[in-house]
Amino acid sequence: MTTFVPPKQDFPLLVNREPIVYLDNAATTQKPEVVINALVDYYSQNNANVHRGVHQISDEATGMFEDARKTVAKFVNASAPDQILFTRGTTESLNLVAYTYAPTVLNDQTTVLITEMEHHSNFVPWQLICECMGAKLLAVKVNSDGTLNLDHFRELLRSNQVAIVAMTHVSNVLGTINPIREITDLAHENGAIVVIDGAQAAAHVDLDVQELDSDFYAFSSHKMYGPTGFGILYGRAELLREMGPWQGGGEMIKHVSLEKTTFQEPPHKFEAGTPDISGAIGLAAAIEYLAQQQSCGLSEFEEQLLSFATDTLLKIDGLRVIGTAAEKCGALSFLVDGTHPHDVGTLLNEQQVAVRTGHHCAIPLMEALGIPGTVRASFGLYNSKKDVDRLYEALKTAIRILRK
Ligand code: C6P
Repeated sequence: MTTFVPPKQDFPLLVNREPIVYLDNAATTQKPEVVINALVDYYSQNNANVHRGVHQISDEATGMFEDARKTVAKFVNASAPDQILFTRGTTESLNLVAYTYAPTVLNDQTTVLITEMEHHSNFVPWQLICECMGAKLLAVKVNSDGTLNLDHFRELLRSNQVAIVAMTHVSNVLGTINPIREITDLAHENGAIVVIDGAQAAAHVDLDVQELDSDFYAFSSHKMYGPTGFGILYGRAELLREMGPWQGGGEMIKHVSLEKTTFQEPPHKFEAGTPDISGAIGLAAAIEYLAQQQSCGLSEFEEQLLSFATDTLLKIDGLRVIGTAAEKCGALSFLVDGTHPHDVGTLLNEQQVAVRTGHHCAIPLMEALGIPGTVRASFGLYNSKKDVDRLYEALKTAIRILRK
């Protein structure tokens, strides 16, 4: 049994808004005081543009910004910081790959493989680029327990010329942790590169892009206790070197003339314009905070909490958990007989329990499972068994009202 104690007191919003129980962490997490302070300190002490000025404050800001890149590189075990690209979030990271790398390998003979459990962010960009390049887009089926159908994956790999496999590490609806290394090995054996959407993994799973043999790995700062509007794309060094730029503008160029512009090396080739400097600094503070919690037994605690929450909710008559894979983290989706997810969510809110309801930006998954949506409770490092008990009691009250 882990001795981890959820540090709710580190999160001003949770203290200020008591007695709200916040169970919408897959949408966004709350921010610890150390992250809020890092932003305030940066703007109070070090704010200047980066990579441009000869003056001292710009030098300091540049140092902090590039140190943040090193912190992220260490967090995902990248072999060098220049494999870490700063973006606005997972969505932008995935679009960057779709619009810069994908056109070099997509044509009317090639295929992009996604899965039925993708968030729209890892679905729509591939649909758009496939339409544009005349390439095929196919989706791997999801089994009824919320695992991926690996036989279907193998069959699609065998019978198509797959150039790109784009897949989520952890489902934002089902909580399923996909076997990314096994999938990546199969994809590589078939000559495809792999793009991983790590939006729901970064706060819960130990990330090691070398161990996963990742080509591209995307995630968002705001889902791992960092600021909103900031994200990461890890890329394999050779791929980043070969790829053309993403957007054009200041800072990403070596030289500009009317005839031709030449570009910086990665990562700067992909970072046009003034970046979100405070976002990088805030994320670095969040990573350090998260690492500290992980060293106190967070992962084991989160696993136990999810399993406790599942067992507790299953005591409710007519409640069905959506997504029962053995390997899960973060999210617990469910439906209750005779109730609509939206009504359940509304009545939970009236009892100060915050969850998300609906399709969770995964309409193709809802259609594949034949459900209108789910109620989703998703957990963060500050949630405790007490929060699960509050959810359980509030849920019983909601169901009593709705079944009257
Ligand atoms: N999912 C949820 O409530 P951005 O918005 O770019 O930070 O992340 C997009 C995204 C991509 N992939 C997955 C698996 C995700 O879960 C998300 C965001 C939130 O489930 C908001 S829709």
